[in-house]
Amino acid sequence: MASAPIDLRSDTVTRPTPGMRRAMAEAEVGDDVYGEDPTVRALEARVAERLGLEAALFVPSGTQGNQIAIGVHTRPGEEVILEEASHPFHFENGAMGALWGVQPRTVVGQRGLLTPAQIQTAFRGHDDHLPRSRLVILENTHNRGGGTVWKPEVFAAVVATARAAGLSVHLDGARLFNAEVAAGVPASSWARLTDSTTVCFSKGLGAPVGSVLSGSEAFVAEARRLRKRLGGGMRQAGILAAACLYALDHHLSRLAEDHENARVLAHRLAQIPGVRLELDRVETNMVYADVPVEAAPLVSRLRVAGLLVNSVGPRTLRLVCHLDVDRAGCERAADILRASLDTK
Ligand code: TLP
Repeated sequence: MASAPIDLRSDTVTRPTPGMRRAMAEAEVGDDVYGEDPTVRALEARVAERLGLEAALFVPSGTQGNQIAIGVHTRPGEEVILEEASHPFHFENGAMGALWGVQPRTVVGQRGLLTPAQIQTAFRGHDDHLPRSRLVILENTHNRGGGTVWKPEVFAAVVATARAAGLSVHLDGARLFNAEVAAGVPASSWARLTDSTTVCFSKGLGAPVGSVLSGSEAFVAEARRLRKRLGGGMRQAGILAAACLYALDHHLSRLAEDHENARVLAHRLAQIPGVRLELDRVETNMVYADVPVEAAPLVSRLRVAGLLVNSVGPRTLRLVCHLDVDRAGCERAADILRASLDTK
């Protein structure tokens, strides 16, 4: 029998472990639209506390968490300042325009990270001709930036600049716990400075579904209304929240392994003739590598050879390490890529 392919397309492909499935099966549940699911409530309380924010709301996905936040913070015609490769701009299907009638003002960051001066420059000021700047969105870790981690002091300076201009700040923290583990500081170091933060459990933490959007009590009350509007009110969602609680207890600290595996993988890839990557860019669980051939047909050849990866540019691949692929799997992935390039 052929062995299962090594799937490094994303950390979203992780499947619930037997222990997580047991926790899900045993979860105490109720109707969460009535606010009666004790497991969802426990998760929301725990995440809010961890992030240093007042309250939280369980939502089906990171995309919905980000979009609800935009919906709460803005009014139609207003402008959102965010990095041009950020998920809410690049990967959310035009949602902020489609759902809330706001327009993005993009800024090009350094590996996805912005400076206070860039926020200041993007801010429109007060002129009746211009859209009103309302919200800044930051991303930590920054996915397309390479899984980059914000230095807490730079993040604080950017937030301070936004606040001085009267702007709200939302953090897309889909992988904020990767940042926590990589930087060795609590997730609250970033999140408590924001007006709202989304964290995801269905990425490296290994839950099948689920994100949590946190903010003030007033923010979360409004977010709950918009979640319902978007069809995100779930009923016995404690089954899912139990997986997220399990992930906090059992999968968070092991993210360090994924980061180490990504470094090992990157070192191996860097030794393949024609493959180019900057090793110091591998800060968490992602490896972006330039290849000497067209990426799309290479991805197809790799699939046949037993390695799944995504192409993210004409000659760029993204490989993401996670709990379903161990060190040996990552090493084998590099060997498969080397062999596929040899036979091009
Ligand atoms: N990212 C996915 C794809 O959508 C690109 C991936 O494979 O990396 N914020 C960030 C920073 C993300 O990376 C993602 C997912 C999301 C939000 C959206 O989360 P979901 O998929 O739960 O809507």
